[in-house]
This record gives sequence, C-alpha cells and structure tokens, in this order.
Amino acid sequence: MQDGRTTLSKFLIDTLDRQPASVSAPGLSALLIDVAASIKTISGALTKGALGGNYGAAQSVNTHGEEQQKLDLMTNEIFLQHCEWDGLLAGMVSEEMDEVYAIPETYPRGDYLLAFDPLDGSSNIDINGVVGSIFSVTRVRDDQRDAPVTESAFLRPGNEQVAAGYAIYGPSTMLVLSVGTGTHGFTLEREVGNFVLTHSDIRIPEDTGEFAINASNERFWEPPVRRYVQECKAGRSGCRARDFNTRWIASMVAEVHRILMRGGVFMYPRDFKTPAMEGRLRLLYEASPMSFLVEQAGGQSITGRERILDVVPARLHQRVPVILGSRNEVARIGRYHDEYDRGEDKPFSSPLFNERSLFLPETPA
Ligand code: AFP
Repeated sequence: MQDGRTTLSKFLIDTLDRQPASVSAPGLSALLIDVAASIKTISGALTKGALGGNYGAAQSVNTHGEEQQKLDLMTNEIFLQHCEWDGLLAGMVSEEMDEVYAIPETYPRGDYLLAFDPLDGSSNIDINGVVGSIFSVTRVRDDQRDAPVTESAFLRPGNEQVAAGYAIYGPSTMLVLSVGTGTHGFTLEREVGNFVLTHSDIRIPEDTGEFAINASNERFWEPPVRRYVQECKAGRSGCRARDFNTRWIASMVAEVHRILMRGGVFMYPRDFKTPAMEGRLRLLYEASPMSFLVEQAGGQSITGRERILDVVPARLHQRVPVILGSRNEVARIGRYHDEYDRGEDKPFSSPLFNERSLFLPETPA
C-alpha cells in the first residue's frame, strides 16, 4: 500500500476485511475507526491549548492516587462516547477508571475488549509538551462471550492482543497501529479529517546510541540497570567504546515514537523508591500495547527478566518494569539482569553493589 495515499479505512479494509474467514477479525476495522475518531476529537481539543479552558487539575485522583488533570477526564469521556455504542465492545478499561466499564444495556454488546490510557504524559499538558493516547484490543474468550464482563476477562497476556496503537499529539497528530501485520504510521490530514498512511512497515534499528531513562531515580535502580547506564555514560572511553546520547520527555508515547522512528532504548525499570511498586507503567494499557508495536517493528520489550507480552496480569492496573527498543541493546540489558541474578556480573558482584542495604528505600516523603 502506498504511503501518502492510503487512508486508514482503506488500510483496514485491505488488511482485515479482505482476509479469509479463518483469520478475519469481524468488526475490528470498524472498532479501530471509532478509536481513530476518538483520537481526532482529542486532537482537536488539545490544539485549543489554554484557550480551550481545559488546563489544570480536576480536583480528583485516579485509582493510582494520582491527581487527575481536567483533560484526563475529558479524553476518557471521549473514548467512552465514541466506542460504547457501536455493538463491537463487551467492555472497556482505562487508566482513569477504577473498575471495568461494562457497555450500557441500551447498546448492543460485541466481542472485543478495549483498554486505554486516554492521555499519556498528562504532566506535559500545561507546558504544551507532547502527549499521547495508548490503546489495546483483545477478543472476549469464547467461553466468556455470554457472561457479564468482569475484571478477569481483561487479565490476558499481551500476546493475545489483536490490535494495539497510540496517538501522538505533536506538531502533527499521528496514529501508529498494528493488527499483527507489522507496525504502521498514519498522519492526520486535518483539513480532510483522514488518517493517511505515511510510515508503512516501521522497522526499529537493531543497534542504537540513544537511551531514555529518568536519571533522577538512579540511586534506586537495581545493579544491572545502573551497570548499563554507567557504561553508556562512560562513552567511548568505557567498555562500550562509543558515545551515547540521552533523552527524557516524560511521555512514554513520545519516547516510543522516537524509538520507532530512529531506534533507541526506553527504560522505566523497577526502582526501590516505592518498594511495593513493581514499576511505574501499567501493563494492560501502556506496557502491553507498546510492546506489541515494538515487537511488530522488530524491537524487543522486557521487564528485565521476561518478555512483557508473556506477562499475565493479576490485576487490572498492575504495573511492570519496562525496558524496550532496539533489540541488541534490550538483549544486553536482559543479559545484565541474568548475570546479576546468577551473581556473575563481575564488576557489580562486589559486596558494595550486592548489599540490598545500598538500596534501602528512603522513607517516602
Ligand atoms: P503521566 O501521564 O502521569 O504524566 O505519566 C506519564 C508516564 O506514565 C509515562 O508516559 C512517562 O514515561 C512516565 O510516566 C514519566 O515518569 P516520570 O514523571 O517519573 O518521569
């Protein structure tokens, strides 16, 4: 299909609707068109900026105890309104909702489950920074098709996703999507209202000299992460014999998009600032969809110790450590975790680094 001319609708018809019944996903293309409509509406709201009157906090907190921005709630409502009515969904889950959102009885119920983060990077809103939306689609299990949709229907490993994608609201609005046949980018042609294919079959370079991590957490990281980052910082005079660059935009969508465009590694590892927290990013609607897109583009995505797409969620809003991007660098970081766990990471297996006491969490402020 030709960049610059193929619209999202044509892409979905060719990729999904014209497939043999054995592999088809009836209704998925229509659902993704509704998701795309949500993204167009959100894009329009965001471009108003402060003039839209939606900046600032909403005087509420979400299930994670995080203060919600007005736009967090507004974008969540946009997804619900665009997607609840079309008879394609059995339920929805969102970062901004504590419980499963069952499709109201006034609408027909469908076979798909939609999990989404309606506005990722919302701490960037008031500074006019890049933000995004992330979504993940799975199918209701055959044995649950007539049962009420509960939390258990959503607790599926990321390798069971039938589609995943994100919107990035930057100078241009883009929708990056995979239905399991590679990762493809569409740019919003605002005047017409079409998403046009501009980046077909994106491939992540296997090697990179760029890494993204919130360096302020360094004292809380596990030794394998500290080892990797310190080697990168040592540059050409260190064991990597090359210089590295670093980026941190505080919006996972922006980091992942950069990696899809030019390679790199994004890390939000487990840190011992809050020992009870497995990581910062949520599995169902952040880590799993992003991992699907990254793997479809030839990259890798791990917790440090296992493939993220194989992690079976135990809770709706479960968090996981995330290390994703250029496959050779991610494999190296995974190897460092393995060596650490086996006590074989020579430079870091000295008592100084092995004692957890070094990582005793500071009492949270
Ligand atoms: P917000 O949506 O609350 O801004 O969080 C964004 C995010 O989940 C992810 O998109 C970023 O990579 C990460 O948090 C940034 O975390 P820090 O604020 O700790 O840098």
